[in-house]
Amino acid sequence: MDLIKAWWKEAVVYQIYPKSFCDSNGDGIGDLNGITSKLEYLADLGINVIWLSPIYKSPNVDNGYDIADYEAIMDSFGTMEDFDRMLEKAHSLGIKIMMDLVVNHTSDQHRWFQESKKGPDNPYRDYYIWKKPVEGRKYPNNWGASFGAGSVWEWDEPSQMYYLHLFAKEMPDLNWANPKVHEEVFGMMRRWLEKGVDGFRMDVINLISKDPTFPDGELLNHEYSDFYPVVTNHPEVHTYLREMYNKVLKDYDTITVGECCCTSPEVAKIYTSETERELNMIFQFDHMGVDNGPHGRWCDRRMDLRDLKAAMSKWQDELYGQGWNSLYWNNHDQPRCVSRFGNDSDEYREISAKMLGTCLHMMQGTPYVYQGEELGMTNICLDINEYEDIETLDTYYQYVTVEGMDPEEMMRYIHYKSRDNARTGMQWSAEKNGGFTSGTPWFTVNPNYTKINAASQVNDPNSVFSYYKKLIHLRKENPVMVYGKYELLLPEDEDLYVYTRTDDDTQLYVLCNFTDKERTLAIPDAFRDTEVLIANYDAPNADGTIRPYEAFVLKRSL
Ligand code: TEU
Ligand code: CA
Repeated sequence: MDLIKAWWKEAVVYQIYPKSFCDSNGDGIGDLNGITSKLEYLADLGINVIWLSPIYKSPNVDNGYDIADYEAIMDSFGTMEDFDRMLEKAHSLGIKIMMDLVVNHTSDQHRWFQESKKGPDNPYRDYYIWKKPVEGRKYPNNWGASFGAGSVWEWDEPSQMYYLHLFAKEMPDLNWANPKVHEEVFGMMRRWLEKGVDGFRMDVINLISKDPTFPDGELLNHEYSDFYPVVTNHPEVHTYLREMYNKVLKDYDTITVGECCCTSPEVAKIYTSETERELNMIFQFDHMGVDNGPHGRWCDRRMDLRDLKAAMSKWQDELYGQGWNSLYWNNHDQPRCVSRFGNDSDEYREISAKMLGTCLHMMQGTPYVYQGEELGMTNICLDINEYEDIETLDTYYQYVTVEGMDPEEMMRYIHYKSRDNARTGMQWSAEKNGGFTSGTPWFTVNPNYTKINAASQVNDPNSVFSYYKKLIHLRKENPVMVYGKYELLLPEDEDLYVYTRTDDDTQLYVLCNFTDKERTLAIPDAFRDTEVLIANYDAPNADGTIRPYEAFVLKRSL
């Protein structure tokens, strides 16, 4: 099958979480000038696009995902002039900038909400979702808010009504049933595109349309349900996204990715169809759920590799020629992949980080690298009072304080899964605070910066950084990595992830050992003595012995 070629299919995206990336002025908080100072580093790595987590004005209840002004820069991150300089320099280095578009909700400090709150007659009232109390019920429905404790409905005393917030109460949901909201959002997007930004990562975009009957969900505990299955992918989302495409995006050459939890490949095909354009790709979550447990993601169980292979392969197979995948192990909401799916011990950290990179980058889709992943950065272990993330703190409160879970049990889950694992300061060097800041960092820098840092890796040909650089480079020279068809081999093997990629003239054989065990598996005859595209040990053993966390890719012409 001949797939349609596109630059965003061939690109590699690097995600920056600005608060934790690089502090230029010693106030302990990462900022835009810090990013600008590291663009050469990113150009050297070879990435094509930066996904910039929110940099807009925000009271920081959720580190910028609560936006008070979509068209102003957060004070602690710098000024609009700083932004323009960053954008210009990025472009001059051939790097595009993809902005975070958070339009399911705003901050309660946003001017629209400040107006909306003034009462039912205010012209902005219907920018948000307000409901009168329902006779005989505590809340208008039973949805529990995403961050830990309580209902999604917040009481407003003056107007005797509730407003909806799927996330924190300081993050009221916008009302997409109101066409004025569309015009506001589209105008704002257009102004950013006119400034020269190159696309949008759309936060929880499949939640923006709510079923107007606000149906109850299935109860998780005696009071609240999980709203996700009820709210995600309401059919109107597609109408809204097509409208967004036709009124804004089609006039620009953009990259777009929608964050779409609880979405099947069936629905993803609609979002990412090449004929009726909505989005270029989505972030699906199936592989992020392979190590869930009875408390959802709050669990410290290691995944079963067969589940991971099944989750990844389902998407590889079903979107082939029908839509487009994004590929990620990490982002600002997930623990560090080397600690989660690899092995962060001194012995195996580097080799397993390279293995994970190989496994992901050889698949079909646009790969995303999250800051520090290219160095093999790891999880951290803190006391509960040292965490900053609202989700971690609220969930601890809910499970331990309200529901009585053993605190030690909850801390095990937090150490394994907290979003703060991804939010420690970027480890630039062996200097104080890993070179992230010369001041007092807003959040812990992982003390292992003395041995894991960029300065020691950029010029070391055997580093995780150099390996990622090679993976990114290989993509440019091997179209089969981008467009080839994927086929999973040995689906039931518990240790090895083996697959091929095939196009008209080339085939790749990808083998990854996800364990510290030695195994044997003969190299298929067709790949004997063929080119080794990349390998995390010297070269594959001729006798078929596979070493701990070994990964290699063989290439042959057809
Ligand atoms: O995340 C939405 C989302 O799916 C998360 O709440 C997720 O359930 C949780 O982090 C566990 O994985 C987006 C942003 O990526 C996140 O940082 C924001 O907090 C959230 O939306 C609200 O804007
Ligand atoms: Ca700063």
